[in-house]
Amino acid sequence: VSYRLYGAHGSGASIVESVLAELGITYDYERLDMKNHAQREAPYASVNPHMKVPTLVTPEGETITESAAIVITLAERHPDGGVLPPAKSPERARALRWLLFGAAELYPIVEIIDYPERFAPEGADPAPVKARAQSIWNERWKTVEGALGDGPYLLGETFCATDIYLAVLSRWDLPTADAPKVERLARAVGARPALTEIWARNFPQRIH
Ligand SMILES: N[C@@H](CCC(=O)N[C@@H](CS)C(=O)NCC(=O)O)C(=O)O
Repeated sequence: VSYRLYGAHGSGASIVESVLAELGITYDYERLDMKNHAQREAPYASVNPHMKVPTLVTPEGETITESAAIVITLAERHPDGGVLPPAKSPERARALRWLLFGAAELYPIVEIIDYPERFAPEGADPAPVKARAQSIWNERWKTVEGALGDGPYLLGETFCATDIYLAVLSRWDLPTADAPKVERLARAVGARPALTEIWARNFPQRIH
């Protein structure tokens, strides 16, 4: 039995695809047609009651949702795979800090940009909500930009899964005009041998 990933083109599932590829793990991929809102219908709604992708089901049958939880779980299950620095190291703390910044401070803003009507008062024009979310998105990328050093990765020469996480999020909107270090990070991630195919397939508009 393999891992089973539920995802959709260009979505947060490409984070999980990328981590699995870096670990050299094969998996089954269930693609959902998000354009037709398949994530909000049976049978997927019974896999993830929050009705979002990604979801990863382990070979033992444990269902994991929340992209950061999936990344950390994979790193812990495959500790020699080099996707997170060693437990208790300062690098691990830094990797987790920015992984969670991505998951908690950046990723949720995407829902507001993509579905502003979910957040606008009923009957109100969602456009100002969307515009506000877009400017918060850009502000928060500036915080990431300020955290990146000489690169190419968050931890300098050492790659980790947080690089994948931030790189994928950076492909969704275009904060790169005033975030050259984020752009450099995304290019370095997309050029990794294990990831070029995943990158080209999920982000064809941003092939470098
Ligand atoms: N907190 C979740 C967020 C997942 C998420 O928002 N996924 C998007 C795709 S990138 C989604 O499924 N959106 C569909 C919807 O909101 O209906 C995670 O980190 O996995």
